[in-house]
Amino acid sequence: MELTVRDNSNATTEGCSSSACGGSQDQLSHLPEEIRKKIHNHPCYSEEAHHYYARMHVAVAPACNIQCHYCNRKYDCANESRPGVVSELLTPEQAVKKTIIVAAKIPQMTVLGVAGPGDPLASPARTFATFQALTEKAPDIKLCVSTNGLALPQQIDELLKHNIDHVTITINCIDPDIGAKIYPWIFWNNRRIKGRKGAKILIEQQQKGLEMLVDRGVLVKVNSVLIPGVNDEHLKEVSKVVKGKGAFLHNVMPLIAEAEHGTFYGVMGQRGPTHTELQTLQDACAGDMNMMRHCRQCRADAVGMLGEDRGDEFTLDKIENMDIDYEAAIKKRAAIHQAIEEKRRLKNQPGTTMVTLDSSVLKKESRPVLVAVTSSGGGIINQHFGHAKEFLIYEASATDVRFIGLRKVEQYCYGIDSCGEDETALDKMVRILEGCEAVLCAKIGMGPWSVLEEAGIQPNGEHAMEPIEDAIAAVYAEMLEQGLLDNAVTETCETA
Ligand code: CLF
Ligand code: SF4
Repeated sequence: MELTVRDNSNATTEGCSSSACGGSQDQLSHLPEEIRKKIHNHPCYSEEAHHYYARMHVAVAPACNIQCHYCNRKYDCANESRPGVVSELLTPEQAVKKTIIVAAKIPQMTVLGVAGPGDPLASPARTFATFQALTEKAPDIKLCVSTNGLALPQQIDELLKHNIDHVTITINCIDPDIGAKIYPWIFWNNRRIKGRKGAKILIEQQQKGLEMLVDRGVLVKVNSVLIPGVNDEHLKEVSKVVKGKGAFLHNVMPLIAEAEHGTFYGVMGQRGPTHTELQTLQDACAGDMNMMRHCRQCRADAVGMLGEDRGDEFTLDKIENMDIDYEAAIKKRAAIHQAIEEKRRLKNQPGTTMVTLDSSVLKKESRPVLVAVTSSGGGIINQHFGHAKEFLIYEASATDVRFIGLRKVEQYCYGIDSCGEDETALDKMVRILEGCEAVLCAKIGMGPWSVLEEAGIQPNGEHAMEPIEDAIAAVYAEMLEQGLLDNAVTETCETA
């Protein structure tokens, strides 16, 4: 009997790996070739792609036409960003220049998104001017947009003139009574409409926009902010409905509400979900829908791979004097993309990734295990424990290794001198890793090693530079062989 990490024997080379898009290979294998091609190098629509390709946002859209209780308009739109972040607002011309420079300097960048700092369709002239210029000047970059949906049906024709293949709509509810608890007002036909009435219009516009996009062959991702006690149970219904209407992917994001952000929810003490609540809801929705679980709640001016932000390298003052030969850059980008694809092809080819176990060892009652991983990209364990800003969390079982989410941490090691001395940060790290039984990293110091071991989390640096799923499967196999997994149920974590 085999413990299977990946079985790509039925997949084409264009396909995703087992965990792509948060769904299983089975869930995705039915997808038409045309859709597989669209998501293949989009780091948000394909979980596998996010290990290889980067995205960037340009903050060209300052206005918004609704109010969400989790938003303070001094900051970026919280439907696609972490709250409390302020982006550098750009004109369309500045945005185009920045995009071309970033595409040349970060050739893995495949997607340009407009996601704020307000709602892109509430500033349509600025958003569309940016898309128009980029379609002409950088045709090899995919264009992507994220909206609250209020203006979507009216803007759809214009939007689709600009070669947009991917649209995100934030849909937090389909019931106006729940909507009234999330949206105090909307701005509609030059009037402010409050409460249930406003929420009802917003919901109708979102649903209509979704249907129109699907009709026209656009891939729609739905973002939902999980607000405990407000829309938590309701989101299962939302997931079913949007799936029924043809949405491709559902991204349930945790509410982040802190009093210092000055939002209604923050001030009122509305809590966000725990890791377990988020995962439980994502699992409940996953029966009906491809779930995204690798969202980083990016800034409206984010640049780089999803887990990193290189925005500081490309501020307006820095790009002012940079000149790029984009013809040459396109050639370089194409060569690098080809090399990435070759790497993916080798990693995904049938028979490359199997950990075999003696059937006498693989007991039916073996329980699943949560494993944390540090990685700086490439789908490989290639990051020092002390440099991790986030952990990728996988669930390994006797039959599968699946990506289930990520947990952000404050960076604990800021250099060789301080490494291992900050006990408070380490204690916090242990709390964040609660529920995990192993952490796989490229390297780890003796200090954190002992603290983790004492907390029942086994550090492991033996699989440095190995593909993540293979390494986890190997560790799971070792645990099985050592008889560590004979109990029925695994404990999961309840930290926020
Ligand atoms: Fe940007 Fe959004 Fe397009 Fe991606 S982000 S507009 S779909 S290119 Fe991605 Fe960032 Fe999550 Fe958004 S990780 S916040 S889902
Ligand atoms: Fe804020 Fe975005 Fe909601 Fe507008 S749509 S209020 S910018 S979170």
